[in-house]
Amino acid sequence: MARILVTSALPYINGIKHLGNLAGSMLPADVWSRFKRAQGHDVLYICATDEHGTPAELAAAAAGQDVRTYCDEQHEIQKRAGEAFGLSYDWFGRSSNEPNRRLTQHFANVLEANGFIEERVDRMIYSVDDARFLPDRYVEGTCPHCGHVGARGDQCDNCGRLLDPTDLIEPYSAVSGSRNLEVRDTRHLYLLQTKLEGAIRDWIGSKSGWQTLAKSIALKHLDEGLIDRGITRDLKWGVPVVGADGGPRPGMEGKVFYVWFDAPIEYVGATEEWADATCGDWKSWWRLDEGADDVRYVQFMGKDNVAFHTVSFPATILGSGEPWKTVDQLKAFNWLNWYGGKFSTSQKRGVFMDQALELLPADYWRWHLTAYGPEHSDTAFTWEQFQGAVNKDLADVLGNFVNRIVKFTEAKFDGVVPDGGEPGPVEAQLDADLRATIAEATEQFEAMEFRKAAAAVRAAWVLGNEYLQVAAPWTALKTDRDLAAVGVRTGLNLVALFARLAAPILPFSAEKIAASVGATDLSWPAADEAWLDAIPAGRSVAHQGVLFAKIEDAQVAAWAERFGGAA
Ligand code: B3M
Ligand code: ZN
Repeated sequence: MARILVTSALPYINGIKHLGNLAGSMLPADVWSRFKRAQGHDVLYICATDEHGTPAELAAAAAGQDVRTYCDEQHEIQKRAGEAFGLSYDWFGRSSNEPNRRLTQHFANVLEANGFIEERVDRMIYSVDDARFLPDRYVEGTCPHCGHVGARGDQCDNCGRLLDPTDLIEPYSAVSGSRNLEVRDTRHLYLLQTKLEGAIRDWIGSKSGWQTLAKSIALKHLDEGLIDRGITRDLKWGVPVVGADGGPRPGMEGKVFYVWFDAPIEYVGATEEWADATCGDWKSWWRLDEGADDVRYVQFMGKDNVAFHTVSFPATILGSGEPWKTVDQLKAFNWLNWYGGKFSTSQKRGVFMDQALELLPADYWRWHLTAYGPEHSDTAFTWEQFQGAVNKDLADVLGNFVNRIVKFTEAKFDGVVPDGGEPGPVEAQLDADLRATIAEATEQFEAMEFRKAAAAVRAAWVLGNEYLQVAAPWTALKTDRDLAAVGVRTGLNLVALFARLAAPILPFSAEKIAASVGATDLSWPAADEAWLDAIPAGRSVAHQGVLFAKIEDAQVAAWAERFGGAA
């Protein structure tokens, strides 16, 4: 039994996440955690809401709430949505909680003691009426290049030129509209990543388990050259900057750490939250000097987060000089697009987690997003493909198999697994084919190749359907009851097996499927098991209602209308 630590990128707090966020981090992390638990391993899957930063402050202001209240509410909403999707985190924490504050301040202090942090003075736009410094994109004004009114301080949307907010003509605050702006000096802490470049490169070189996409993004980032990075902001909401003694730090009053500095530290912080709540031992998962050397640590994330996890966060960890566990395997995903374009939280384009579950049960989405997810390239979500996946794979292949054999048992064998007869060459062939298919599924899950793993699981279900066609117990029953009994018994054993194979991806349905043959075992099948002989004759079976309802064309049309489909 191995100890496996799994984290998925922490969803940002400003509103419920869309299917693209789910497909590229939390869902695969959950599927893989379930797979590993089903093999009997000791898995700790940690996630949390990422709560600091300007977007949280602005979203709270837009909602008319103070930011703490806003985050309290949104955290609960995201937690519930995740649970409703079957996300089996062992802990869903909050980056605004105490452990993260303490750890973030700790890391900054040791980095500084090690000579990797320096104070520098920046010149930034200060809004007198808002009583705050404004980040670049919250200063707007007229573009000096093209005259566009309403250009953002970082870039002009009209001519595309990159801007410095001090370039803008007649600048105003995007927060309040006030034009009462000044350029003021402000001190900030800089993490001297340039000094850590060699250490980061060596560390990346030592990692053999990263998937290609992750490694290439990391190296590209390094090759472009690291810059020293400001890790503090003039904001109220965040982890306060303090002195080495934990007290106020002169010149840094009212400043907090940049959200990307504290967010990855919350992986550790959330583990500490979990330990506090469960009498667990977080250090044995994170500290190499406290037993974490035998932990395998796996991270899941979208490709836009890779540089932060392979360069910035490692700079924090390596620069601390302390024996922290670092990521062994990093699985990155591409984008899930919405038809030709992007999902967008701000523009409410696409389907969000709460809406998805109003339409259909979680397993329908889990299947589609795993079996046809944005794994090796950007992938467009379309209603038509979703419909195809649900109707063909789930309803026709899996659901139909289970219903057919269980209902037939109810109709012709009093709902009891029949005895009599001996398996013959057809069953032997089935067994051999299944062994190959399950070995393939196991191998692909192990390699975190989710599409291929799902395809292998589906291939096993197809073998079951093909077997029933050949064994045809309904025909055999007319002439040879024992022969029919073998077909039915084998079919019912397949039901139990298919539930186990489905469980990592389809946790809700797997329970129902297993229950239909009186089974509860959802462990991952081991190579040496006698799968076709697991359910004893005499056991009662009972059909559990429709497993997967087909998606009708009319539903697709209505959803396309409601959520926007092809442009
Ligand atoms: N919150 C991702 C995002 O919101 C960011 C991930 C943090 S992982 C430490 O796009
Ligand atoms: Zn312009």
